[in-house]
Amino acid sequence: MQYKIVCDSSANPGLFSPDHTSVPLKIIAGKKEFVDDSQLQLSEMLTYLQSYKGKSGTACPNVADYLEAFRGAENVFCFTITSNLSGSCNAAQIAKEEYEAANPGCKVFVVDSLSAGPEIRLLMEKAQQGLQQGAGFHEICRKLDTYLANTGLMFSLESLRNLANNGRVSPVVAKISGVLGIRVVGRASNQGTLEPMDKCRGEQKALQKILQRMTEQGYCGGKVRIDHCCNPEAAAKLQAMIYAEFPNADVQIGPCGGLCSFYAEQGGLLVGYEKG
Ligand code: X90
Repeated sequence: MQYKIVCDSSANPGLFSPDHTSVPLKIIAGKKEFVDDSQLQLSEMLTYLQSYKGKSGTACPNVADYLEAFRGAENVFCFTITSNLSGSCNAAQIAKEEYEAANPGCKVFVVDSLSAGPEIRLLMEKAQQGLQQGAGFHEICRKLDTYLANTGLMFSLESLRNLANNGRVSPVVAKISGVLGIRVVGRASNQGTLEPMDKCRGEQKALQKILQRMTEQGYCGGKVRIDHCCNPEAAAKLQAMIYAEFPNADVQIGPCGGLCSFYAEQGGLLVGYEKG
């Protein structure tokens, strides 16, 4: 294969149909380790975590994992979770240097998504589209840079406990959640960090807020990818609300994988969208 689309498992690539290689992160709870690949039994992991009272965390892929994923490709588009919250992008960058040095003529483009989940899949779709249109490597890289500036990620979270326990949001931010029925709606900031924007009471309000904030950011009927953690009902409601306002939108729903489920927690929604 000449071209490869590689992502880390934070992209929730489970339902992404075009050819891709996903490099798994790991979820670690005491002695138990869950590898976030297609073999992961998600409900088993969530049940285990619910009853597990010790410390739990995650680990990003290492350089060798990325080298293995690149193997055999002449040109690679590699998409990672935000470098501000994970070492995944750094590992991919080092793997790129090594791969290009060991395979003269081969090229790897690492995209720091500054985001997670469904926004990464929008980028992967863009790369795939470029390949289908026969665009060259550098042209697709340019298109991806432009596209990244024109996509966004919103989230709605019922709990920020795992994010706070692992130092991915400040304890102050975590305090606003954790109250029963309150959801924190926010976005991925330009720096690739969690930016809480609204405290919403009840799911309906949270969904309205997501759509309102998306529209403020420039959403006007393009692609939306909604990933949910055990909450297909909310995802379907949001999809219907978007279609009601933008009948020609392209809205697809998918489940979170292991990594995003761990951090977004039960009920959480991640929404990737196009800004223009
Ligand atoms: O390297 C590792 O161990 C992975 C650490 C990942 C930490 C953050 C995961 C976030 C998952 C939560 C809501 C939306 C996040 C917005 C990103 C800027 C999803």
